[in-house]
Amino acid sequence: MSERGYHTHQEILSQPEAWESVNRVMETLSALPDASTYQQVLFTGCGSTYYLAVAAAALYSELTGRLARAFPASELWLNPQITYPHGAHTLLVAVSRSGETSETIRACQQFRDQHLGEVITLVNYPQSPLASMGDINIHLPSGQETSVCQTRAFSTLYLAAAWLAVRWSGRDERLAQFYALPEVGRQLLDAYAGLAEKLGSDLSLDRFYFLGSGTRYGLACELSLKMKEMSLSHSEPFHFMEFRHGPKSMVTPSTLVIGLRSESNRTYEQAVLADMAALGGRLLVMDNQNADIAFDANIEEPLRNVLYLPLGQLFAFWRSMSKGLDPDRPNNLDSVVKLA
Ligand code: F1P
Repeated sequence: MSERGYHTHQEILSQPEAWESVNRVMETLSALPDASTYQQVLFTGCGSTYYLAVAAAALYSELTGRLARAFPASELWLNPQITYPHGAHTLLVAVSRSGETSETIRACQQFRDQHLGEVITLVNYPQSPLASMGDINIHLPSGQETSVCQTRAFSTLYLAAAWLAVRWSGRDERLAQFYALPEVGRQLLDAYAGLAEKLGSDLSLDRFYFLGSGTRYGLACELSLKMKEMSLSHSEPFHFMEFRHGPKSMVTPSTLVIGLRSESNRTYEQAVLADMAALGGRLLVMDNQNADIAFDANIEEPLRNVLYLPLGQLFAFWRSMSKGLDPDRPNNLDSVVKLA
């Protein structure tokens, strides 16, 4: 039996290499459906991969200028009157680490049975049922992982979704920037792993709020879920400006507010963080410059979002370890939810 947390730690640290593999898979991808010919584009998943869908839909809209929505797969399956109003002709992107999640499989099966459009799947396990259900199936084995909480799997699937968004934007010249991500990821992990461990070891903190807006909100949701799953801590995500509208009442000196701060709205987002510090909250700011965790990446803002993930994951990992838990085997969780 491996030592406590071994797999999660290795999976977090190996993400830059996994991203290199994703780039090699995605660069070979041939023709895609023309997303502009559909009445709507939907992204879907469950749990972590639902939050990935939220982030991917926002990125698709920002890069293409066209609407996309994200739903949990259970909503596609059980509330199609909302997700496919009047049988809207839909391009569906279904994301799953395992390719075994019942809700995602049932949603895709129902979608195909009703001939609502085409399906693209993004899956880490090529032999899984979902991995062959799409009109296009994108397999990302470098994201496979032993531990239950998604880390490397999530970032490989997200990077692949970002490739798709750029391809659908028609701006293929921007794809080259993805090749810079692995090295920047390595540098970040080298530079800030100690900070993540130090913060994770500070058990005087008892609640966590992850703030992210625009294409970063889905990632704030995912990092908040990691903190819950790995360390059994109270954690919630919010859009930056929303945090003032009530939730800030929860801020205490034992609160850490983690800002996935953007360059484009830095002034407004920093003002929210400053307000929370004035209330006694503690801050951890991630951004490209002038931050506790600074990427210093020469990559356009919407294309470098994956960089917010590794240190946020590592922080949750070290808090779990500091609490004597095993992040490889989180409380109450299985790696896949299969319904009877
Ligand atoms: C989805 C998922 C995970 C969650 C847990 C149970 O799995 O809900 O997001 O963290 O591991 O399964 P998948 O469809 O992405 O394999």
